[in-house]
Amino acid sequence: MSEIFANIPVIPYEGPASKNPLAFKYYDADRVILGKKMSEHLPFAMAWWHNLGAAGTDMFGRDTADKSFGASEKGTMEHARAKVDAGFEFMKKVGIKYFCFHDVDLVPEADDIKVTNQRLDEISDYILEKMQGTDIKCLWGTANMFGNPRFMNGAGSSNSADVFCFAAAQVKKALDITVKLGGRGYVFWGGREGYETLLNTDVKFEQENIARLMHLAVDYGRSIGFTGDFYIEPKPKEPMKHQYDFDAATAIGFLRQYGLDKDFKMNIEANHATLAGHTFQHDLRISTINGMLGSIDANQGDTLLGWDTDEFPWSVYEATMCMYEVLKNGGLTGGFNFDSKNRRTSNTYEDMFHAYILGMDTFALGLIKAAALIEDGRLDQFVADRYASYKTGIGAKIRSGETTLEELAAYADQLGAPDLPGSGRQEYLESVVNQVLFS
Ligand code: XUL
Ligand code: CO
Repeated sequence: MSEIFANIPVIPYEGPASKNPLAFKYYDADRVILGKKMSEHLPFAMAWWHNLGAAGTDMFGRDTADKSFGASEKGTMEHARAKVDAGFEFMKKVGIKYFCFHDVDLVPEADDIKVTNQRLDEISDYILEKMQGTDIKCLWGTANMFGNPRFMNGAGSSNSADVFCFAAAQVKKALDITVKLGGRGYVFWGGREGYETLLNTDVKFEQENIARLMHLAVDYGRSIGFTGDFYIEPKPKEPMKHQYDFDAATAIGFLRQYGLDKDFKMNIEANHATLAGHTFQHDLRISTINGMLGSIDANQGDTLLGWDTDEFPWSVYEATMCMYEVLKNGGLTGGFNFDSKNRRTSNTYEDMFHAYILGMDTFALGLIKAAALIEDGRLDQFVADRYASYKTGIGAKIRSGETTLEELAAYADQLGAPDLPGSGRQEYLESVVNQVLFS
């Protein structure tokens, strides 16, 4: 079979001094950081939908990129197979070991779900064939339960029981394909699980039904041998005005309320966290402290725009603070999925490679710098010292639960007025981060 990206070589690591646009400057797969290879710290994944599907169409204009990959007509099984060929050539050339997919990224959706499912069987056989002799696997799969008009009122949250059944059918098949392709996880991103107005919405009823669909998915997944994690991917808005999985804290509360917290973890997407008014690091921290960080959708938003721009991550600050959380978490059971797309004006095959080189180098730098911050130790030491008043005396009694409100009130009485609690030293700590980043 002829090469699709014929003028693009396997991307080498050339180091920070290189000016070769088709080389990594920081991502050196075999370099060991804190006792583990970079490639193990950073299980990167290609998002099928953006990399092989998104061709630049926006609200105001048509495709600018050619993603037919040599197929004579888009939206055909010939095109689906061409995408597989392109995807595998791409992953091998950038050195990525995982991919993520929605069911309808893999094949064109037919009117009859039975036909779509036959197509999924056929394409997953072809993907399996392509996987042979490589170490490329699925990171996670998911069902697109938001594109088809039948999901206009949601999937699990739909007012229509028939639509709920269609959602169930898609989840079942997407789980089958995920397991077949060796997937480490299965994602529920809210899609249209949310609402536009409370005037027509029974929120409690809808949330109970979403939980029901998730329980059914867990039961089925376990019955076919899926041992990985299920993930919720929080997002506060878009497409719905109110998305139920607003952020990590909301999603974790939901999972606990409905008894799903043993099977589910979070898939945190940077641009979704910032849409929720948080930093990326905030939603990661909320997940890690609850033992719920599973996987990451690596991208970034634009502070000037209020929507999900899905840009390739290039902020080394964000990537560093992300990797700081990931290292403290002892890594991920999932990976780093580039849920990112080229800008509409970056419309050549070469741009696809530049984008992944940028994303992978940004996270490699983030890893190097996060490890340096941890080894430097000043941040950790400062935080430990900041809470030192709880190590002994009354503070230790509060922590161990060996006190009463009366005892604390009596203690406060003899203090008169307490000292101020000590400077937070934010500017000093920010300068420590800069020093570690730029030295
Ligand atoms: C949408 C989004 C999705 C999920 C998978 O904002 O991030 O692509 O990652 O459904
Ligand atoms: Co995502």
